[in-house]
Amino acid sequence: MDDLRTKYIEAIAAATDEAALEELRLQAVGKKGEVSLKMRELGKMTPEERQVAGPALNALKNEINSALAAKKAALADAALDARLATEWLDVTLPARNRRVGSIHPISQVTEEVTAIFADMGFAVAEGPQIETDWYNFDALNIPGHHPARAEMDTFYTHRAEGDERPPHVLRTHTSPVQIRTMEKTGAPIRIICPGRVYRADYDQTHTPMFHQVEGLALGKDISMANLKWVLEEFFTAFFGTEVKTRFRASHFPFTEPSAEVDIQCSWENGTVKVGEGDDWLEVLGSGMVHPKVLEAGGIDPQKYQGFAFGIGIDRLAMLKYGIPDLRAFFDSDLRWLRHYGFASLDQPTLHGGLNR
Ligand code: 2NM
Repeated sequence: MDDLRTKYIEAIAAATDEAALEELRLQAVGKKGEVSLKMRELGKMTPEERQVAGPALNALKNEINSALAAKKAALADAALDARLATEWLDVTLPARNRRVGSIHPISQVTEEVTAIFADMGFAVAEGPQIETDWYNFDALNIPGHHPARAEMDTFYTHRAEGDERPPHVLRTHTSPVQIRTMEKTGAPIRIICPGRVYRADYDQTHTPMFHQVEGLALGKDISMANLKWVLEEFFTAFFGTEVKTRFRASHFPFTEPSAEVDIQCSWENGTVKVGEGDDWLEVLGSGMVHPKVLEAGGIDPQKYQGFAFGIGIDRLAMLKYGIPDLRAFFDSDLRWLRHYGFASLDQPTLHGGLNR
């Protein structure tokens, strides 16, 4: 028994992990372990021998079990100490700087415009950027021979060889969204359609992709007078100062009558200021929606009428925030984005005053 004790107590002391301990437990006090086998021999002993060997074996079994438990706890402590030695954090250290993105001026201005028109009861409508030539041209009373339809202005997609259907186009304005809304909801309508549009044009003041917001208000008795009020209300809210507008007769295929709208501005050593002075800046096209366009949208021009207008978002952003070069908008230059971008939590709201 002393040999057994020495053997197991030393082995337990030398064990380096829990698996080794379990192995030793099975060898010593498991069902077929050495101590257990010895206990089975008690039956063959004389009562006198049993009185001595029984308690001694029991004591040995308890001693081994205690040694196993103590060693197991010691191993767990050592493992925890090892983890604590490597896995520590200095929670008093300042956090690492993280690069923060910024809101692109186009996104900012789109949100501002949306907030102002929402306040006047206009909902936002969106639609596909790849359109059929029907939605982009025919429905808007732009005939096949119209210059806007010429190859040089419009991006056409390719049809498969032998497919004679007219090709899709990248929308050249957001008006198709307004036709789709007319079809879907019928009149009355009060929507704006902000979004990307595409024209094959690239120079100082034109990029092949740019942004527009078009408005549409249809009802029983909506007139040019309502249009003028809505636009003056818009420009005044957008620029944060009273802005006068000037309507000049113009021509668009989709409106009759049509008007180009100028806003009041001043020029001082090369910079424009909106809402003061006695110069004018052309910013927008508009008019009363042409009866043929209403018909294309499934609306009876005998019952309903209304105005539509289109503004360039990119130009609005340049004017309001003094951004000189249009082409830099789409260069993804981080220095430019950080300089002209907006803080992401600085959301434009009417009650917050829109502008910084
Ligand atoms: C402009 C100028 C004038 C316009 C017309 C329509 C529609 F689809 F309702 F007929 N939407 N937008 C329109 C009218 C757009 O942009 C310079």
